[in-house]
This record gives sequence, C-alpha cells and structure tokens, in this order.
Amino acid sequence: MEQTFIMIKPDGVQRGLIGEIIKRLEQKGFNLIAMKTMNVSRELAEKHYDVHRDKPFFSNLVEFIISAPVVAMVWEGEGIVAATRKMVGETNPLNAEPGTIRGDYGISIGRNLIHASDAVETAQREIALWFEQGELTSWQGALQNWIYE
Ligand code: IDP
Ligand code: MG
Repeated sequence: MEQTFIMIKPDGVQRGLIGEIIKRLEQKGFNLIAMKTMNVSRELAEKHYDVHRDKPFFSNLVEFIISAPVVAMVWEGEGIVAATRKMVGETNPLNAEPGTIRGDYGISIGRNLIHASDAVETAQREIALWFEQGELTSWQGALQNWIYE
C-alpha cells in the first residue's frame, strides 16, 4: 500500500490544528501508521529541504522548521501521495482552493501549516529520513471493505 510523509509544521501545531488535520486524513479513510511530536534538528531540516538548498527562502525555511515542535507522520492508503497533495492545497495559501488545508487556514507562503510528500519516491526518501523502520506500524482497519471496493 502507498505511503506518504506528512508533517504539521510549527505554525500548524501552535495554531491548534493538529486535530483538524488528522481528522481530515482519518475521515478520508487513510491509515495513520506512525506519528511523533518532535523538535527538529538543523541537520534533519536541511536534509529534508535539500532540494531547496539554493533557493533564497532556504535559510528562513530551515530556521522556521526548527523554531518549535512539529508533528511528523506516516499515512497509508491507495493513491495517498497525490490525494494528500490535493487535500493540502497549493504552496501559497492565498492560491490554495477553499476546502484544502492551506486554503482554509493559511495566508502566508512561509506559514502554510503542513508538508506532504510530492511523489511516491520522495515519500520513500522522506519516511526513511524521519522514521526508523521499527517505528512504522502496519494495520488494516475493520472498515477496509467499506472504504475500498
Ligand atoms: P510544498 O510545501 O507545497 O511542496 P515547496 O515548493 O516544496 O512547496 O517548498 C517547500 C516549502 O518552502 C513551502 O511549503 C514553503 O513553506 C516554503 N516556500 C516555498 N516557496 C517559497 C517562497 O517563495 N517564499 C517563502 N517560502 C517558500
Ligand atoms: Mg515540496
């Protein structure tokens, strides 16, 4: 089953949106298979955003991610990578559609509340970066046949 890495950024935690974000993913039918609240090291933040290392916003982004705790999660479900990107919405919250997390709760691009892996290969890299293999659970919900045809 496809997996993705989701992180509630420091602004999402401070805004009290942990429950709301988890609720949306849970009610969609996806399975939460790992979760931890953590202070992110500079090294981990820089590795996670390595693809943006040369962008002008890189240092601000890293400083922000390490400034307060985040919630790191792995979620599982059919087509979850593309689906969660849609549920999260565009990077700039002002361009994100209403009904998306960023569209409903954000304004600034540097305070866009949540990270979601952008491709299956990215998800695999990010899950390995943030979690030990032993931290991941594996379970089938009792409602599986009511969610999947
Ligand atoms: P994504 O989070 O929608 O995948 P990316 O382009 O991968 O967006 O950028 C990673 C993060 O870097 C964004 O979520 C946002 O917090 C920040 N960011 C991206 N572009 C800008 C920008 O132009 N100014 C400030 N911050 C930015
Ligand atoms: Mg990205």
